[in-house]
Amino acid sequence: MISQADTSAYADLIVHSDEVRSALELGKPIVALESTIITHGMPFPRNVETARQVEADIRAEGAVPATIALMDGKIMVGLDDADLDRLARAEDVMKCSRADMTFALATGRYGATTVAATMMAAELAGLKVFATGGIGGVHKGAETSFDISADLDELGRTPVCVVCAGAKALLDIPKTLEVLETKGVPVIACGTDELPAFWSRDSGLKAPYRLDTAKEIADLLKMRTRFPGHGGVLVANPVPEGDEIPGAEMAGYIDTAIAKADAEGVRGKDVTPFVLGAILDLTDGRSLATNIALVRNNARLAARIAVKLV
Ligand code: PSU
Ligand code: MN
Repeated sequence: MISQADTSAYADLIVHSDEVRSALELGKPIVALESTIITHGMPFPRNVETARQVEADIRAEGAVPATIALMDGKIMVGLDDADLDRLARAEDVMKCSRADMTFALATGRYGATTVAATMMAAELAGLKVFATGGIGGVHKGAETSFDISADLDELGRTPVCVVCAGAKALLDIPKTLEVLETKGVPVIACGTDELPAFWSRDSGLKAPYRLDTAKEIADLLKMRTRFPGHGGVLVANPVPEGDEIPGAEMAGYIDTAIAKADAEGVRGKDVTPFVLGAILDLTDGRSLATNIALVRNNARLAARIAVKLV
């Protein structure tokens, strides 16, 4: 675990919002949020509206939101309205995973942080809980493409709890679970035996572990910190029932979207944003409503966990 003393070594690299700085000083619960979902995951202006709504959801649970992004060579921990607007309107924002973070910082480019880069930033800033939509994972066909998200490596090494709605069914979910197990990441489904699959509540796979309350999850996190070199914990929180798109229906859209990405030669870090955009078109915007509902649901759970941790 990083202590206050260690984090001061990064004081010149980190810019806190006023709200986050005062929360850190007062020891208040804080929830980190990623920014790739804003710049590469949702269309304007729903992305900015959702970012603000998610922050409000976290405050309503008694925690403080810290949206993370790279701007002007700094790691922004907490974005005020002007910064969020600047990021959302900027052209050519880099999608930054671990491999991209130092480039964006060294060149002063705008960088939106993925799950991996947000975990790195959260660790430096001393934050323990992070809410997102879905994590990256092992892509279908990874045995030939080698496309495995750096999110999985980061979960293996960085001590941050990531609350998500499971792995998107556009990934190879069984292989994703195998890699998480190899990297020593506890995967906990909240309130269900099934591993959720982002837009759908069920993936057809059993989750490795189940816990039902924020308190139980916070207790597990406390236990985890007793082990030196411990990495992250993944909490999978199913999308609320009324907002889900059933897996059988999603499967058709996902296959069509992946085929389109293949046909257009989309590769590497562009795959996830492209496929998400294609699915948005195929579902006539329904996937966006589901995406917003699950992110808000994850933010509320993450806030409740953060409250129980302090
Ligand atoms: N899921 C979404 N929207 C997103 C992402 C995932 O619904 O924008 C982003 C997250 O930031 C995640 C990243 O960390 O995609 C994974 O990208 P890659 O597979 O290139 O590592
Ligand atoms: Mn990838």
